[in-house]
Amino acid sequence: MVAVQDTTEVNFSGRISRGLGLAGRPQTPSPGFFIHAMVAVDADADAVLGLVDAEIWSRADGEESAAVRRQRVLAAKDSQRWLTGAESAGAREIIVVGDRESDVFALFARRPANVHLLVRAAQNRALVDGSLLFDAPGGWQPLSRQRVQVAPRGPGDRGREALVEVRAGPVVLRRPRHGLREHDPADLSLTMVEAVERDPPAGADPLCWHLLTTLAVADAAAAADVVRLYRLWWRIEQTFRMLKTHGLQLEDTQTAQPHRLFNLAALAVGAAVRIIQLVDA
Ligand SMILES: [Mn+2]
Repeated sequence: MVAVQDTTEVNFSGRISRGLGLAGRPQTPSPGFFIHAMVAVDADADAVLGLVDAEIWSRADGEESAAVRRQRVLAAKDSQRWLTGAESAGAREIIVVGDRESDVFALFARRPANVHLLVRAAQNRALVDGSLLFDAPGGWQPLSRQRVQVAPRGPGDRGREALVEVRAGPVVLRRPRHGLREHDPADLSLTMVEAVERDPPAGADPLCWHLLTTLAVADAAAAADVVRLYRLWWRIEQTFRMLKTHGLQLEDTQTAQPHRLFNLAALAVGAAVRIIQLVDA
C-alpha cells in the first residue's frame, strides 16, 4: 500500500480570536490549527483508497520562544505517531510518501520494519564521506528520461508535463548533531533518486526532485518507479484543496467553539477524501 501524507494550516485570522490556539509561523501567529493527514492511494490506478490517519492540533497561545520549542517537539512526536499509525493500519508493507517537511532524520531512523519511506529531501545533508547529499548524483550516470506531470501552481494554471533525467545511487547520511536520541543510529544508508528537468519551458522553474528512499533501487525501472510513486503525493495536496478553498471551505465555517471546530475538521477531512473518490469514479 502507498500512503501519502502532508500537513496543512487552517487559518481563522480576523474571524475567531479567542480560545482556538495558534497556527501560522511562530513569527506571525494567527488563530487556527494544523491538520496532518495520511491518505492511501492505489499506485497503479492513481486512485484514492481512503483516509489512513488524521491529526489536528494547534500551538498554545504564549511566548514566541516557547511556541517555537513546542512546535518542534510536536513535529517530532507527530512524525513518530504517523509511522505508528501506518504500522497499525495492518498493511503488510506500506510506502509512506511525504514532501520536504518529512525530510526528518528521526523518521528514517525510527521507522517500523513494515514501513518504507519515500521523501523529497529538503536539506543538503552531510554524508559520512564528508561530501554533501545534493552533490552525489554528479557522479552517477543517467538511467532514463521520463515524463512527469507537474501540478498546477495556482488558480488558472493547468499544470504541465516535464521531461526529467533520472539518476539513482546509494547515499549514507551522517546523523545530525541536534535533536536526536542516543540510540538513533550514527548514519543511515538510503537510496537517492534525482529527477531533473534539463529543458524547462521559458519562464518555468525547472523540476528538480531529490528523493530519499528506503526502497531498494536496483535498476532504471526501479528508479522510474520511485519518481512515479512520489508523483502520487499530489493526491494529498488535492485533498487539502477540497477541504479548504475549492470545496468544503472549512476556513469559512461559522462555528467558533474550538472543540466543535476540531470535530468538524475531522469530519471534513473524511468528507474531502470521499468527494475525491466520487469525482474519480
Ligand atoms: Mn507539506
